[in-house]
Amino acid sequence: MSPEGRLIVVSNRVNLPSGDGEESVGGLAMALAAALKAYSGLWFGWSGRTTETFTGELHAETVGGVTAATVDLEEVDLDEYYNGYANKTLWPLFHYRIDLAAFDRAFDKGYTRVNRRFAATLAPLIRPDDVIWVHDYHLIPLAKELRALGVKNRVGFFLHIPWPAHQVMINLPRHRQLVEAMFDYDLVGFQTAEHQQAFEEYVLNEADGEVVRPGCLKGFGRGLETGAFPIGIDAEDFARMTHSSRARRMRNLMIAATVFRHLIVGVDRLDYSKGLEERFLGFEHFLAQNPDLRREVLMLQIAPVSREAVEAYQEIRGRLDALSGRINGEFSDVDWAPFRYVNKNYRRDELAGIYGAARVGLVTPLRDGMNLVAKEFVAAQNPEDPGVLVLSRFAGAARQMGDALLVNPNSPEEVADALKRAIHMEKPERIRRWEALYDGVQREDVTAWRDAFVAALTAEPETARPAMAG
Ligand code: GDG
Repeated sequence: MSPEGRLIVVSNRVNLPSGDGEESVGGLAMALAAALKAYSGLWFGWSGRTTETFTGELHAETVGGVTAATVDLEEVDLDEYYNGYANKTLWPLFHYRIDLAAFDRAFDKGYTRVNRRFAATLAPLIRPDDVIWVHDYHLIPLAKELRALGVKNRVGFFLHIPWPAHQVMINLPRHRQLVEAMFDYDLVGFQTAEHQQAFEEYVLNEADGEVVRPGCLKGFGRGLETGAFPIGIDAEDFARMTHSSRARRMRNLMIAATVFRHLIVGVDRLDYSKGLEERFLGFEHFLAQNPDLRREVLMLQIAPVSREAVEAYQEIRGRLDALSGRINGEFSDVDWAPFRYVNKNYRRDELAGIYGAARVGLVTPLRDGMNLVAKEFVAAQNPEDPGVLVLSRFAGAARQMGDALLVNPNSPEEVADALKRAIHMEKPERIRRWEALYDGVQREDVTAWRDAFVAALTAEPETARPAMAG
């Protein structure tokens, strides 16, 4: 990047860090806030508010050297672009839930309209030396719209969620149009090599494509650089938070609440991709199969509600309420209940304290681009007596976190067996596994992710770009 150039980050939502531990829930916001800390850059996106008629008027705010510039959208944009194409079409499809994906041309039109509006509002702010980094499935066609307005800067795209297998992707009406728009970027990054390969496979099959060399693809008669850039957490900041007084208070509270019992903890946005129903069934199976361990555990699931305007999210909430009631109804005693299911949102420092008190981190999404909770759990452990991470093999994080107990989240037996193994695991093995995991979480943190992506995006186009492991 030239010394005059700025990094412009574009994402649907913009969440400047408040610095007081009360940041919003969601992996992308967490990661970008951490990544932007080192750049006096610009963060552009939707304000989270609606207006009667779109004006493109910018709201600007600067916190800690980062300027946020946001625009309001119309109610219909929210319905068709955000709740519609992004969260009812692309999110379920990319997470292999074709059964939940809604295909509606009005959504498609709303998605194009909002991307065009974002491009028209952003373009006048761009200076010649700026580098633009666009995030996630809400904004796939943004580069195409920027190019149409004459923007020549380097523009990169990072997909936070999985890229699905070719046979899944082709269920999307007009999928070629969406993928062709990705060729207006200079670099497209994925969480893992597996997602990158799935993208390549699509291009080879549907766009007369060719892998020119690793990370360099031809398709639709054009060229594109791709790479795998596994996202990480701000490990240093998380470790610092773990030692804060609030975290310590929460940790002590949890230890007191679980006297003589092992705490099993799950923390997820309430989303069907996170495998919560299957996890609850796995815990139920564990209780049924291990009467001797029943009184030795307490499972705590924190699941703040998200995307409440989408029916599939309302439905899963109802099913989880019923399931958690059934488990406690079946296994509780007058003085004891095995399960706590909480829809409340906690501060990050409080979460750090809760993770730190847990013997097991149960992270079992059915599909996940990466999963930051797995990394946060590891970062919050006491090195002398660490807990065990049980992790779905279908989370992108499983590629880097082979020292966790990897499970198939669809199998209640596998989840139950892993819980039993984690509860019985001796300290030397827990320490050995944790050390290997923590080393990776520290090394492949959010700064390494940002630096690798920005370096690849700003490298001379002809030079081979190094791909990170993933
Ligand atoms: C997307 C991709 C990818 C959760 N509950 C509370 C809370 N959280 C925080 C967690 C974590 C974040 O939200 C969730 O991150 P994930 O990575 O687990 O999941 P998504 O939101 O689906 O994120 C994912 C990520 O983008 C980054 O690329 O890893 O695969 O789906 O940081 O701690 N935070 C607070 N209170 C809560 O109750 N404060």
